[in-house]
Amino acid sequence: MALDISELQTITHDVIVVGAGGAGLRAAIECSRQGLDTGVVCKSLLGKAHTVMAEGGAAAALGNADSRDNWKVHFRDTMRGGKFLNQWRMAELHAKEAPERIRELEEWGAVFDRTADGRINQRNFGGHRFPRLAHVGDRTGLELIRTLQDKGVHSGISVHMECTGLGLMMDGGRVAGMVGYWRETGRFVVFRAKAVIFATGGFGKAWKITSNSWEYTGDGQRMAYDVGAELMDMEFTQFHPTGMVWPPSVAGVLVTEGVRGEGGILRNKDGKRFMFEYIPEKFAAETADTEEEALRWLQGDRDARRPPELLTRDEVARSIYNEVKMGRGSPHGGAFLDISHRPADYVKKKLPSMYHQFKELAEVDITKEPMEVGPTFHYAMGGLAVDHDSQMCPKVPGLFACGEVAAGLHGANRLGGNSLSDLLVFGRRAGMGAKEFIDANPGLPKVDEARVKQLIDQAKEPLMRPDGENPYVLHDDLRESMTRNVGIWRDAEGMSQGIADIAKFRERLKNVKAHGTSQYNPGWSEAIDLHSMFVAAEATARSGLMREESRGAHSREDFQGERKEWIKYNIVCFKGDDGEMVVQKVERQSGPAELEKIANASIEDVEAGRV
Ligand code: MEZ
Repeated sequence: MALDISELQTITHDVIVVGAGGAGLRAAIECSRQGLDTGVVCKSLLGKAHTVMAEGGAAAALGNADSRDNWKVHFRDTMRGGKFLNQWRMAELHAKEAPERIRELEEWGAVFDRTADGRINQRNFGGHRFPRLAHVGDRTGLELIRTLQDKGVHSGISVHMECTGLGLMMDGGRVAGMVGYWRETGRFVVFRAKAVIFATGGFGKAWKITSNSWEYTGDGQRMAYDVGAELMDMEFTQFHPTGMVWPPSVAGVLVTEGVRGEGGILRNKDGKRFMFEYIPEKFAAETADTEEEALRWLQGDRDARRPPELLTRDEVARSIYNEVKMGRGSPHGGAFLDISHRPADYVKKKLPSMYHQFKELAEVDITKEPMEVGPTFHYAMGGLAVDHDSQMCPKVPGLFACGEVAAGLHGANRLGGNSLSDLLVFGRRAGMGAKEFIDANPGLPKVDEARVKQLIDQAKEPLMRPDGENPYVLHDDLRESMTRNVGIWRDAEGMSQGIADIAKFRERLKNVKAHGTSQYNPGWSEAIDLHSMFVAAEATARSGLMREESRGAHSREDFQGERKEWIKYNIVCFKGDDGEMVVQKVERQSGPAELEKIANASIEDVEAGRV
């Protein structure tokens, strides 16, 4: 029977925010504050978001734990951590605005841990010069979500839960809304809006071992790409060094960097503290090379050099990987992370979730025994290219992106804790950007009926087929291929194989069957999500293949080390006229002189305010 569009449920808002993690909630609060009728669409239940996996804290130069900290030092750390591929303006805005966003969160009810004199406490994290992470034990992301959710529901936003986006509608070159389906009933819905904000997160589910949960399939990246948006920096995928490795059912679950921030030590199977062996030349001046010095630092001597466990995540993940490869790994293919030298009460107070997580899931008491940990796909530095101030996707007027789905702030590697401050700073900015856009374009765009039909027909295909392949098998094959071919270390042969695999998977997707009806049908949802995972995975492999160097989180066996010529480029992917993915190098603009000076200055000059 032909689809009658007039019979479809239609929901209209000034703006819809897709995704209800920290970025989506902060954007929605801002939209509502600006007087916009705001709808939040979330794939899962409100409050269930990858934001909670940023456990150890939110980075902001409050200067509470060390008064030498300021936005310039934070900016410099972020640029260096990102290996100078970050967008200058985004790194500047982030470092300048993060402290205000944290204080605002506190005003809204977030209960941060305190210093002895009652200020927001801050802890150490990899790549941050000073203790900078405002935290709530090891549940910071959860507290952030709780606070924003509370603020959001009292700001009059409408929440549409358990709804997955299928695709965007356009009207004369501007975005007109999104078509989706309710996961519970399988019914379709058209969201009409004057602006759309994507805060849909990352795509870790295309890899086997990941801290991401089932929602993170790259939906925003794919929907925006389909209507002409550019994906940028997709080769940079962050493997957090410490995920659980045992038991297999919980492999990949995050073990917060806060453990190392509180003094956790990494050892190999021979009990050797191996990170001292892996200090890269450029970090040598800042990193302790003896246990004694690392200990002095832990005891509060801020002029001692930092323990090498707090090198940036790319460095630590590669080091663990190498120990395993050399046969020095833990029994289940990782390393040992030990915090048992700290007093048990302290560990339970600062790391309560880790204590319970290991007790309940692995029967390990972390106050007495080491944890077994290994790298886990945690975060995508790449995503939608956006305007740096407003967060609008330049190629798709009216579409905004913030949080993990957006690219630019983190460059080649994100510093831990910068994600939470990112989503607060740029969630707010996306809300302001949407308001500005709507003020300039106040009419409600038209519904493109042909597009709605096309999206719904495509979504129904796996249900309508008489028979076909199981979507879960296809997903497993994708994860297998990405893990093998586009993992921590990559080379041309592997990435080419990954691209070839995806082409075959796309053919197989044409024959996938979801059994049963559209109601409560996870197999059907899986079949739909595969489209998005393929786009994200292909963009990662293609961008990785083009970037012939190793930089940050992109490590190539066949092109080791950074290459000077590559610092000049970001890589973007977009959909060509023939429907195939186009990959291009885009020359970077040099940063404003003042910012370049800060990023390149010595730490002494930045701390002393000489730049
Ligand atoms: O920003 C993050 O990813 C984070 C804070 C994670 C963690 O280890 O706690």
